[in-house]
Parts: sequence; structure tokens; C-alpha cells
Amino acid sequence: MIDLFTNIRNKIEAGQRVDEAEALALFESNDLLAIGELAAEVNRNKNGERVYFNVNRHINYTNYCVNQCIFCAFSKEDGDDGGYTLTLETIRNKAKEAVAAGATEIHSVGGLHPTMPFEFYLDMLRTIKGVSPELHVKAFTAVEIDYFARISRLSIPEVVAALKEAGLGSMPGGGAEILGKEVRDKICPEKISGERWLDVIEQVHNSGLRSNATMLFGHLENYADRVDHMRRIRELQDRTGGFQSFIPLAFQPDNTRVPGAKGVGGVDALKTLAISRIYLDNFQHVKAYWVMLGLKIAQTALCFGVNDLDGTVIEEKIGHDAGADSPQEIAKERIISLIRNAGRIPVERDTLYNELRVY
Ligand code: V47
Ligand code: SF4
Repeated sequence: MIDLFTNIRNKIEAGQRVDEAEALALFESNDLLAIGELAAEVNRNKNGERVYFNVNRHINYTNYCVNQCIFCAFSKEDGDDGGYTLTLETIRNKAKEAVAAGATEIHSVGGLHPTMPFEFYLDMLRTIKGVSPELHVKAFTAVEIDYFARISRLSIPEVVAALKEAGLGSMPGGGAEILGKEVRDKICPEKISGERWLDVIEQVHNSGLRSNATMLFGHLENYADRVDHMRRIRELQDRTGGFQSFIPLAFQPDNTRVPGAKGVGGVDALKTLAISRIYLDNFQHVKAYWVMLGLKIAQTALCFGVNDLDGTVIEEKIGHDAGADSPQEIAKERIISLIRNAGRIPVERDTLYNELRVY
């Protein structure tokens, strides 16, 4: 019998797809270095030695949320200490700070606010674009788009058209969590279903906007749930081609209600990133989001198939409310040296992966 790795290598070289049983076998293997080597080769063929990052800033406009996902330490209910909603003036000032710091992107997501009207989100986009029309606003998850459709009584294409008109440039990949029903019912029972998440994203892609896709791992799911999640995402990408990068998000357990929650270990993180690179042949980019992984694992991931380190971030809240021990922001120079010290070429990109500068 040919061994798993030879078989997968032969398939990749022949331009064939790795199937779900093989992806699962990789998860069950303890040979992290062999998995990493395969992933690194897949990435080298797609992206050479270049590693992307951007200069961005997060703006989380509100942490009030009508959902209560048990893995989320960020959301607050009415009357909780620490609940906030930013004013347009504060949002404008944060966007100004971002421009002064050389940012090309605002990454903006928030809770599902119980009373704020859809107009607020349109005003927010106009406010940010008013600071600088060149700023790319990557905002809102499929969960929020579905919520906006419900509160405004508009269809998804109508919501997306209004957001685009107000300045939305693309969407991040949040809200996917684990798409399969069994796990989703346990970790985020009020959230839209996995099928609805895919349906909304398909409509978003069909309306001409690109997005990312995430996978929250290291909570109650097993390896088969991760493979099933990636299969659904790969199938949607076959239909639309609208995903830019895949981002496995390592679960941060502090202040959450996930029973028996522990952090994600380095081996599991690297294995998951590497397998996603091997399996998701129709994705150009796999991103190591250093906020959740920590800078050391994110840098090491560059040897395990990853070709993107996200950005400078500034004022990250979702991971840090849940105990992430990474910094809340890092300087561009720090990202550049992390990439250089991994023997790779740092490339500053914009949100749509146009290359801005090679370092
Ligand atoms: O959907 C919530 C996750 C996501 C926790 O597309 C948690 O470029 C870990 O999607 N531990 C939002 N993760 C963040 C997100 C994202 C981040 C960076 C870049 C991009 C991109 C997207 O954060 C949520 C959820 O999956 N999350 N709580 C937690 N305790
Ligand atoms: Fe709300 Fe999003 Fe947190 Fe779920 S993950 S509780 S939808 S903010």
C-alpha cells in the first residue's frame, strides 16, 4: 500500500484534488513535519516566496448583540457592564487615526445591535469614506448581512447594493464558525445556520463583492467537523470564486461559556493551517491571524503553507476579550521582520491583494 503522504503528493502533482477522507487522515496523523512540508510545497507553487500583510485598523462599532454565542467573550446584553456603541464622531476619529498611521483598510464588525437601524451602518460607511475615499472598508459578516435584511425588510441583494453604494469594499470571513449543524447548535444556537451563511455569501459574491472565509477551531468540534466545514467552503468557492483567503481562527477560551474549554496548542494550530492549505486548492491565500495564534506560531506558520499574516490590526477586541495574549496591535516594521526572519519576501498588499510595496 502506498503511504498516505506519497499518495497525496502524487495526487497534487497530477493536479488532482485531495478528498475528505485524505484530509481527515492528515488530521489523524501525528507527522506534523510531513504535513507541513506538503503544505509548504503547495503554497510555494501558488505564491512563491512572497508573504502578504496589510496596514489596517479594526473598528468594532458595538458589542451589544442579540445573539449569545457561547464562545464569544465580546458580546454584551443590555444592562451588562462594558457594553458600548461608538458614535459616528468616534468612528470618524478612529478612521482619521488609521489614515495618519498609513492604513489602507478599515476592518469593521460588531454585534447584532437590538435597536440600531440599518441607516446607522450606511452612515458609518459614509463617515469612514468621508475621511478618505481611498480607504477600503472591509466590513460586516454574513450574519450581520442577514440581520440587516431582517431589520430593513430588504432582500440580501438590496442590502448589499445599499452598503456598496455607501462605500463597502469587501467583507471579512467571520460568522462561519463551524458550519455543520450538530456543533453549531451547541456553540451558537441563535446564529444563522451554516446553510444560510453559505447562501448569504453566495449572494454577496454574486453581487460582485469579495469576502474571506474563517473556521473557528479548538472548541467542541472534532476533526471530521473541520473537514466537513472546509468541504462546504471549497464547494462554494468552486461556484463563485469570490473568496480571497481562508483563515482558521484559534479559539480563545477565557471569559467564554464553552464547557471544558482549553486553548489551542501549537501543533494543532500548525496542522490545521497546513491541512487547509493542502485541501483548499481553489483558495489563493491562507492567512495566519496572529491575534489568535500569537506572533510566534503565526511566524512559524509561514513554514507550514501560510502566505498571509493579516495586518497591523490596532485595537483588536474580539480575541482579547477572550484572553488572547498577543499584542493589540503591531507595527508594520515588526510584521516585515517576522516575514524576513522566516526567509521570505514581505509584500504589503491592499485588501484585494494588489501589491503595494515589496520590502
Ligand atoms: O466570527 C469570536 C471569532 C470572528 C472568539 O476576514 C473568536 O480578514 C477566537 O472573522 N476565540 C470574527 N475567535 C473575526 C474574524 C476575522 C478576524 C480577522 C480577519 C478576518 C478577515 C476575519 O471571531 C467571529 C468568531 O469566529 N471569535 N470569539 C474566541 N473566543
Ligand atoms: Fe454576537 Fe458575533 Fe459574539 Fe455571536 S460571535 S455573540 S453573533 S458578536
